[in-house]
Amino acid sequence: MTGTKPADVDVAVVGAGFAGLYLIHKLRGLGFDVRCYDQADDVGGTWYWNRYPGARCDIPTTDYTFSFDEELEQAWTWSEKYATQPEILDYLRFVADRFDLRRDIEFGTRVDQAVWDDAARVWRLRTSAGEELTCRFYVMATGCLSLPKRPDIEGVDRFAGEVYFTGKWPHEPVDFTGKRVAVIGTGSSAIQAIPHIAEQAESLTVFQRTPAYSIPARNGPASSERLAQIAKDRAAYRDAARWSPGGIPGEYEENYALLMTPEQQRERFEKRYAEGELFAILGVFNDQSARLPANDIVSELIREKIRERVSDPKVAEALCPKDYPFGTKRPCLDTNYYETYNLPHVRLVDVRETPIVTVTETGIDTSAESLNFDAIVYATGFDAMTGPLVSVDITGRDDVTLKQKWADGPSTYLGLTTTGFPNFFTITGPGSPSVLSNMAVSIEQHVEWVADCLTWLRDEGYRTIEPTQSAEAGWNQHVADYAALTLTDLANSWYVGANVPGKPRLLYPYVGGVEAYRAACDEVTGRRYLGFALAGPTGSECNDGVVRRVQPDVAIVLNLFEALGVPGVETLPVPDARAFMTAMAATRMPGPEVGEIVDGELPGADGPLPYRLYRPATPGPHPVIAYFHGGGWVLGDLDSDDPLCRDLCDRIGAVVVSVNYRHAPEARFPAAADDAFAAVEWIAAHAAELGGIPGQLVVAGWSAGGNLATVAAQRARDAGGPPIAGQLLICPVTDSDLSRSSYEENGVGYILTTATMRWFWDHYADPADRTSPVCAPLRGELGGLPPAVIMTADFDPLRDEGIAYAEALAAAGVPVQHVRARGQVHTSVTMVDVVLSGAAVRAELADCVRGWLTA
Ligand code: NA7
Repeated sequence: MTGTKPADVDVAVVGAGFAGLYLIHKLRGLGFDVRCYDQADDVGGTWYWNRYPGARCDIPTTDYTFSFDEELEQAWTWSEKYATQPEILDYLRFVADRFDLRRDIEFGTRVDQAVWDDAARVWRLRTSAGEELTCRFYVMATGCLSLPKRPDIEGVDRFAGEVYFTGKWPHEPVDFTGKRVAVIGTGSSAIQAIPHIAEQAESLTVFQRTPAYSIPARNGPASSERLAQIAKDRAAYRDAARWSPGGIPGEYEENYALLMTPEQQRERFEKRYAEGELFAILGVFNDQSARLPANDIVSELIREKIRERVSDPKVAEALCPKDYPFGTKRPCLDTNYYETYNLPHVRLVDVRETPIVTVTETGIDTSAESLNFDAIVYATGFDAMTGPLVSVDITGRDDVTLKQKWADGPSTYLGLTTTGFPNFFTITGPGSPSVLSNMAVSIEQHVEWVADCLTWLRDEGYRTIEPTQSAEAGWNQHVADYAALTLTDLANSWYVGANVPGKPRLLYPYVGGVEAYRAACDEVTGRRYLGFALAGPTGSECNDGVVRRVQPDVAIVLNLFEALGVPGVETLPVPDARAFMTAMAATRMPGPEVGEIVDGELPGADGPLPYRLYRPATPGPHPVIAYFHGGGWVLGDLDSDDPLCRDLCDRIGAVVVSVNYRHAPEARFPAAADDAFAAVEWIAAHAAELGGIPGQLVVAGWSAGGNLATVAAQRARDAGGPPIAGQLLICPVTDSDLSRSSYEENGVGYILTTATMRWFWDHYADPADRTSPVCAPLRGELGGLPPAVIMTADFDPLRDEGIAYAEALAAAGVPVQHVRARGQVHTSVTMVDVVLSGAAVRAELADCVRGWLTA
């Protein structure tokens, strides 16, 4: 780029911490000239500022380290499992010296303003030193926790004694000997500082608003096991970190608390607790981050440990977090934190009981007392993730500032870029794993992604890169979809911006993990920068699109199916396919409890048929749903759709009668359809005996069962009864035409395949019968049918015939609600406790059905 550049430098970087240092080194090596700015007087970023007593890393330092250079790794040895702030700062200084990075850094200098000049296609920067400079690319490497939050406490400026902020600790030694010290806050910083301050202070009073979940760090020498792994094959170890959920290689096995006995739960917990590592305790059970009952188990076990560590039961209780799930606020690792409260000169003030009224000239007044101090330490946290970005005046195209654009919350593509701000990158920005991961790994990935991108642009002759609106909206949606699977909204944490008054509430980091995130980034680059508009003097290019459209939990299931090599059922003989389905059903979670489940028999068209009745726990009588399971008329039984039937019973408050009709190939068309109609007639006639409300009968089914349900409704209309209040059709088969685009788009890779559908049809009906409305209800007369709710899934071969049926019913004057399940597959809503995102869809379906029944 040098020689052709229209700007003073190719790249300007803000921040000389881990990210800025590696950016300088990496980009320099690729022939870009770089200028870096930092307000601090030296390198270090977060480790320059956070020099409070006890400050240390809480990711094992063997992993919280640069991995891009093997020689660098060999040249540095960490002294402990969790290195202290001075040691980490020394390391970053060592890195800066080793690669001669300081010559490109302006210390003590802040970038006050950055404005995109669209005509010149450069960023124009103004610094606190009065310097003006242009750059082609502008990178904010400012860290996620670098803007301390001003404490929202009355009177903070009045105190005449010593005042300290953990996030801006003085460089000179601070001595608390003989002093009465107050610490406000009990987050990670306070938890690290408190035991050290208590060692010196004459008295220490800790003001706690929300207790943290903390476990012993068990600091000491670095894990010998980990060191041995690194020594054995460093490259493999680092690669495993890059492709792990959190950025540290480790044990990520399947362990569902809700499937374990209490003894197994405790054993597993103790093992993980003993490791003294964040990812270990965050991953005791697979279901703890998504399911409250599983989380409750871990939370209670941690509270038990806290109670063991604190002598005074009242103080212990106050230190036990009880109103938010474990992991929804940043958990802490400590050394003697809880034990510090056993010291006679240390006191805890619970500001929820006795709020701070004001800071005074001499101390702090609470609602209960006036306390005098010599020093106040604010450990009150940061305006995280977005604060450091929007606090700089960054103006993109059309005079829009980043602060304005993000007024309702950050909007990014991959947490790296944002529309309206060409050639602008954020390292570990909102919408990337960042603070939920090992930062060192995430920083390296972002730096390398940016470096690759700049190199590619140079090679392709492009001058600008900017994400498209749709790519960015798609990414934001994906980030939000992932967040919705977690319990993070149940805590007022900085993860969701709740610690800063007025900050938009959403989960700022990407919770999908380092591995999934890296795969998405790689896919974007592999598809010629999917979702980016690229332009240069000789042309432009835009491969618009959304990189992740499948719901995150569905994607996990699909990956699992692929990893397990689950065979297509059409490759198996029918008995084996059935046995396989039964085996799969046996391993899943059961679905919600209902009032009662009774098995029985009802008369079908040609002999008795088994049914299973689900009764709500609420007093009856209830409306009745005649339900038909899926399985392509070949597979499925009363067990196959059991969790879904429980869920419908529970949500709708209806008796669900699931009927096991005759199956093909033993009983081909129209046996199943005849059985379904016979069952509907019988259920209608016996509604009262079944505990139902006569006349409030809904037909329902999933997949082939949806086909049978609507065929039964068509027959009932033609036969003059029984009356049907509505049809709940979940991904129904409505036609025998397998040439619709959804068969093309979704025919492979989304569980139900085109090949399987063909196999089902071949078993069920002769080609000559397939145009009959009893086979293909879309081809029938649709006027006069009961209201319908039709759910279609985006990634289902049957999607388009479901949509066509909804449209045809509407055209025939039938009231129809079409529920489009975004990012879902054919099986999603039946996987009740597996695909959690299906719950919102089932809730929508249930609302609609309840609407008919109460109308
Ligand atoms: P945190 O984790 O945000 O902790 C800040 C603490 O300060 C937290 O306990 C807050 O209580 C408390 N706080 C904030 N404002 C007040 C007022 N007005 N009154 C009483 N208490 C208050 O910041 P840290 O620096 O400890 O840690 C930041 C991250 O750095 C950490 O997560 C690691 O990733 C490294 P609240 O919970 O808001 O009730």
